Amino acid sequence: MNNITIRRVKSFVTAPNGINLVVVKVETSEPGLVGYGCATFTWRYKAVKTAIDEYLDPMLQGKSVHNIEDLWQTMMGSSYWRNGPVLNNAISGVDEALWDIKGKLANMPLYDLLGGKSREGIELYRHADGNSIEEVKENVHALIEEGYRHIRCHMGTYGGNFNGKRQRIIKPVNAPKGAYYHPHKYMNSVIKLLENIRTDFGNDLEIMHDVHERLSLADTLTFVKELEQFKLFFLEDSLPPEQCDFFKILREHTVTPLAMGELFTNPVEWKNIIQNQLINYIRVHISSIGGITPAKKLATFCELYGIKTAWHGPNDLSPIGAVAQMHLDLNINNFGIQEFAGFSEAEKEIFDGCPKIENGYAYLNDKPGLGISFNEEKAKKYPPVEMDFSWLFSRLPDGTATRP
Ligand code: GCO
Ligand code: MG
Repeated sequence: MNNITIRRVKSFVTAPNGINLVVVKVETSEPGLVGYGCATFTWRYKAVKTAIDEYLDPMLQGKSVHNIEDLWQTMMGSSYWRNGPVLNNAISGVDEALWDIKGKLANMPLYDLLGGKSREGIELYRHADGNSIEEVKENVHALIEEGYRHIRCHMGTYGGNFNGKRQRIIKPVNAPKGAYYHPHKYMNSVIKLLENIRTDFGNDLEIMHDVHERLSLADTLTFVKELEQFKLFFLEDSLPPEQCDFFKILREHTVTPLAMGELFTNPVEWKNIIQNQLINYIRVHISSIGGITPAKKLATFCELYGIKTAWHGPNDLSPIGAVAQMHLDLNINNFGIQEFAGFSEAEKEIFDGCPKIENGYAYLNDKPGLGISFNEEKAKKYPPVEMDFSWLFSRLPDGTATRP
């Protein structure tokens, strides 16, 4: 095979939904042969862009596109300090683009290149929330009508605050600004919501809930016990990564399936909880661990321990990132479920090749590589935006800063 080399690595930021997305394009020495990848770390997108434009592009120019594993290891080692979300996202953008190129060279969709399909459709779950129980139920109903069978249910935002009706919180004088929430009010609101959902929609609906690291270890334990009656499909991020050791205790106290990992960036964070079978679903943000290369290895590692995947698929992920994880979803045996935030008309306008969604399943096209492209000209209509960071400054009633 000709030695095709990397000519340029370029990054782009676009915000078709008012959320900054980072896209990477790898141009090659072969005219017309390019690859696309997702490097979206929306809260630090400028840092990711700098890592790509100032470090990876000069380092990779002239390198062969063929040996993805070697390039991945080289990028990882090239900063000496590694495994953080900024550099991992930058590496992911290149890694996904290289797999896209590999598929184009092989004339195969990525899932085919990885070993073919394990299933025909990718089962998705969507989010339903609202400012009242009635509103959440209306949203659940609408998603069921669209064909979804798996729905994540929430009262308001993380921690249970509703936009119109915030929890009544008595703060001390001089309490700093922040996104305040009351852990017990949050827990009670979820229990009440789930009672209503089960009464109205029965036991066939598969329900998830995301704690988003909002509870103390003691409260988490109480919460998992109360939630058991609702037979959740899974409970997500009930602990922060820093407290992963506590999964040992949680696991002994609940049969509710546990999902964990959207904040993971370093293999040491997932090694023990997988080897000790303390969780049921791994849900890393693929670009935050460095792309398809490490995600495929992680999935295989999980398969040995009976753990399934539920890759993180929020709205701060480009359609390229969504498609990249869906190729893995189709290929691996231990796929569990895929979180999905939908594709807006604006996204479909600039990302050509978004999967078809029907009856709660996603279907990839069978074009070579990732099968999705990025229209640089149309993306200019949606330049980067100032984002609202306020929800990230979460605080307990007495003003203590907590994880968001
Ligand atoms: C999820 C997530 C997201 C994150 C977001 C942070 O489970 O989908 O928790 O909604 O909050 O990706 O930027
Ligand atoms: Mg989450």
